Formats: sequence, C-alpha cells, structure tokens
Amino acid sequence: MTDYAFMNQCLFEGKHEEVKKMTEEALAAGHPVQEVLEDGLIAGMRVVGEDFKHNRIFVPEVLLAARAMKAGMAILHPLLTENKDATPSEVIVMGTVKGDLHDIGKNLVGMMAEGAGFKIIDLGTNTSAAEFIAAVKEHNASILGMSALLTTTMIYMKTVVDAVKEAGLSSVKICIGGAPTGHKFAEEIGADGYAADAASAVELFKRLISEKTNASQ
Ligand code: B1M
Repeated sequence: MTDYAFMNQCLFEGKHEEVKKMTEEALAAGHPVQEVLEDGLIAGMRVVGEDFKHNRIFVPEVLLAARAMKAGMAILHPLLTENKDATPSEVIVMGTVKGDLHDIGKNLVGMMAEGAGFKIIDLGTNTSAAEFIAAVKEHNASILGMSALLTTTMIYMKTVVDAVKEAGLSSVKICIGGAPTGHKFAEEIGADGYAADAASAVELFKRLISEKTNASQ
C-alpha cells in the first residue's frame, strides 16, 4: 500500500534511495503520476519549506531533502515528458534568474511543458539577461520562462524583461513563476503572464501561443 505520509517523512529526512523506491512502487501500484508528484513529493517539500522558514532545519538538511525530491522526480521524468503529440513545435527558453539556485520548480514546469509538446531549452540556474536573450535568438523561442524563489532575485526578472525589449525581441512572450512572484508583479514588470504551478504554466504557455497565432492570422 502506498503511504504518502511515510514518503513525505523520508523526503523530509533526505532519504533519497527510499524516496526513489517509493516513487517507483507508487507508480507500479497504479497511482497516477500527478498524484505521486503532488501527494508524495511536493507535499513533503512543503513541510521542509515550513520548517526551514521557522529555523527548525537549516541549509544542509534542505539540500538533502532537495536531493531526495530530485531522486523521485527522476523516476517521474519520462512519464511527465512523454509527448502525446507527434513532434515538439514551439520552443520555450527557461531558466532560474541570476543569483538564484532553486531549480526544482523550474524543472517541473519544463517537464510538464515538454509533455505537452513544447521543446524546452533549459538554461539552468543563475541565468543572466544576456544568456536569456542569446538563447531566445539562437532557438527562435516563442516563450521565455523565468523562475525565481527569492525576494532578492525576483527583481532581476524586470532586468530581463527590459533587456528583452531593448534587444527588440518583441515577438517572444515572457512568463514568470516562483513563490514570491504573482500576477500583480508580472504586470508591474511588463511580463506577459504568471503561473502559480506547473500545470497552470502549461495552460498559460498554450494560451499565449494561440493568442499569438490568432493575432498573426
Ligand atoms: Co531556499 N529558500 N534558500 N533552498 N528553499 C526558499 C525559497 C524559502 C522560501 C525558504 C523559507 O524561508 N521558507 C527562502 C526564501 C525567502 C524569501 O526570499 N522570501 C529560501 C532561502 C532564504 C534560501 C537561502 C537564501 C538560504 C541561505 O543560504 N541562508 C539560499 C539561497 C541560495 C540561492 O538561490 N542563491 C537557499 C538555498 C536552498 C537550497 C539550495 C538548500 C534548496 C534548493 C535546491 C534546489 O532547488 N536545487 C532550497 C530549497 C529546496 C527551498 C524550499 C524549501 C523549497 C523550494 C522547492 O523546491 N519547492 C523553499 C521553501 C518554499 O518554497 N516554501 C526555499 C518545491 C517546488 C516544486 O515548488 O519551487 O515553488 P516551487 O515551484 C512551483 C511554483 O512556484 C511554480 O511551479 C512550480 C511547480 O508547481 N513555478 C513556476 C516555479 N517556477 C516557475 C516558472 C514559471 C511558472 C511557474 O514560468 C516560467
């Protein structure tokens, strides 16, 4: 029987081998991939975030929990990225902004977007405006996706938006996400959209692409 509370506890304790095994077992038992992700992995990381915030645990413990989360995500990866459509079409350049090393959420968004048929160019973490711009040009990207988890790094998103406009890349749509950001912030910095989680990010990407296609017809 799948015990998500125990899986959350193992993730919290950074037991990556156990989390990997439990992820495999949950899938083998027929649980839907989204359920395993939400109830088994993300729920565990939520507790880590709470305890981190209240100084009950510190960076070394969080690093171990992140490794356990990634071990589970690696098992889910092929299922999340399975492209039901034929070939990937629109390109999304994605990265966590300069100064920020959090990549779990960004990776999830990338996996789910890949599963929805987008081609993902992942620039990793600590991505500068120049790197975003070079990748958008090189891959002729339709969407530029930015992630930030820190209040100190989210402001860099505006630097990127301004630099993209300055570079004359008017056709690329800019999407943002990450816990400290929001719709209001997206509007303030001139981004085209904000999504709170990976599933809504995919909906946002699809909506922006269809608006763009309709506008050009
Ligand atoms: Co950090 N950390 N961390 N951390 N960390 C937070 C973000 C924090 C909220 C913890 C806390 O205090 N409660 C806090 C930020 C406070 C603030 O700025 N207000 C914090 C801090 C302070 C720090 C350090 C400064 C700690 C220190 O050194 N003293 C440091 C900074 C390092 C740096 O980046 N320069 C730091 C370091 C780390 C670790 C390296 C240990 C590790 C990251 C490991 C890694 O990512 N490889 C880590 C972790 C794991 C966290 C928490 C606990 C979990 C983040 C996570 O992975 N969540 C986090 C607490 C929290 O968020 N409550 C915390 C799971 C993930 C699935 O969710 O990332 O929100 P999330 O992504 C979601 C959505 O946000 C959205 O979809 C995703 C999937 O549903 N989304 C997008 C994300 N990007 C998107 C982009 C989109 C659309 C949607 O469009 C393109």
